[in-house]
Amino acid sequence: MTSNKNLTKNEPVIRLAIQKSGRLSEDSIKLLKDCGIELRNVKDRLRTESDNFPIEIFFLRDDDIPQYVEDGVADIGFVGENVLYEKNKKVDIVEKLGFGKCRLSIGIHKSDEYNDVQYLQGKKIATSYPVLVNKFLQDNNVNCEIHEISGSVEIAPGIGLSDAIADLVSSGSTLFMNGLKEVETILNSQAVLIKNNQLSDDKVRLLNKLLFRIQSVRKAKNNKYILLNAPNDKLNEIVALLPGMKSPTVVPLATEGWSSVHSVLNENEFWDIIEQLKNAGAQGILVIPIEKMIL
Ligand code: PRT
Ligand code: ZN
Repeated sequence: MTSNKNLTKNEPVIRLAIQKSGRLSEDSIKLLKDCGIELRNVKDRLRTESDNFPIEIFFLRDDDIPQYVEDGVADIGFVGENVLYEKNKKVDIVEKLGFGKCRLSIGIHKSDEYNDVQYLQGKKIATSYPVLVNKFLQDNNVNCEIHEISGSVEIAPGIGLSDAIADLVSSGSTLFMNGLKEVETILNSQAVLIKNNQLSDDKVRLLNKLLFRIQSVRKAKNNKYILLNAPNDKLNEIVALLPGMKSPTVVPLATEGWSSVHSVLNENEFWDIIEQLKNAGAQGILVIPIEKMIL
C-alpha cells in the first residue's frame, strides 16, 4: 500500500475502525465523506487510507471494534452503544454520531397479557445480549433464564425455545412479523465514536481535528438555513421568533417597505416556528440545507 501522497513521511496517522459490512458501514463512510475525508477504494478492503487526512481505516466486524480499540490496534472506532456496553471494554466514548439508532427491547407473544417485568419471573428469554439482559433482570429483581443465541432471535418463541426475546428493534416490523409485541426497552442505542484511553498527544490532536469536523457536520444536519420576506411593520415580531447564530440578518428588499430576513433554525423547533412566522406575516419562506456549521 502506498502512503498518503499529500502527507509528509512519518507524520502521525489516526487509525479508525469501522464496520466492514452491515448496517453501520454506509453511514460511517458517509460521515467521513461529509467531513471532507476522501477514502481510496473502500470496497472489499481490510484497510484503506485517505489522500487528504492523516487517517487509516480498518474494516472489521462490529463486535470486534471495542476490543481492537481497547488494545490500541485501532486508536478510535465507530460502533453501536449496544455492542459497546455488551462487550464492556475499557474505552472512552467521545461523541454520539446520530446514526444506527435502535433499541434493545424485550418482546413477548402478541396475545400474552403484560403488566410489568414480573411477567418474566421463572421464564426463559432468548437473546444475543446476555450481559445487558442479565443486568436488566438483576436491576429489576427478576429471575429469568437467559438462553444465548447468535442470530434469528425473533423466531425463538415461535419454535418453543423461549417465552420472550431481547433483541434490537428499529421499525418493529420484525417483531410484528413474528407474532411478538415490544414490552420493555433495555437500552436506546446509536453509533458512537470511541477512543483508546491512552492516546498519544499526536493522536489526540488528530482526534480533535476529526471531532471538530464531525461536530460541524452534525450541527449542520440538525439545522436549516431560512430566508423569508417580511413587511417592515412586522419585522420586530418576526425577528423575535428567529434565533439565528448570533441574531438574524435583515436586509432591505428592492420593494419599498419590505425586508429579507435570514436565519438558522433547529430541526426540532422548525415546524412550530414556521407556523408562527406565517401567522406573523412572513412570506416567500425558503428553507435550505446547511452543509457545514462552524460556531
Ligand atoms: O457482521 P457484523 O458482526 O459486523 O454485523 P452484525 O450482523 O452483527 O450487525 P448489523 O450490521 O446487523 O448491525 C450493526 C449495528 O447496527 C447494530 O449493532 C446496531 O448498533 C445497529 N442497528 C440499528 C441494528 C438495527 N438498527 C436493527 N434493526 N442492528 C440490527 N437490527 C436488526 C435486529 O437485530 C432485528 O433482526 O434488525 C431487525 C429489527 O429491525 P426492525 O426494523 O424490523 O425492527
Ligand atoms: Zn456483529
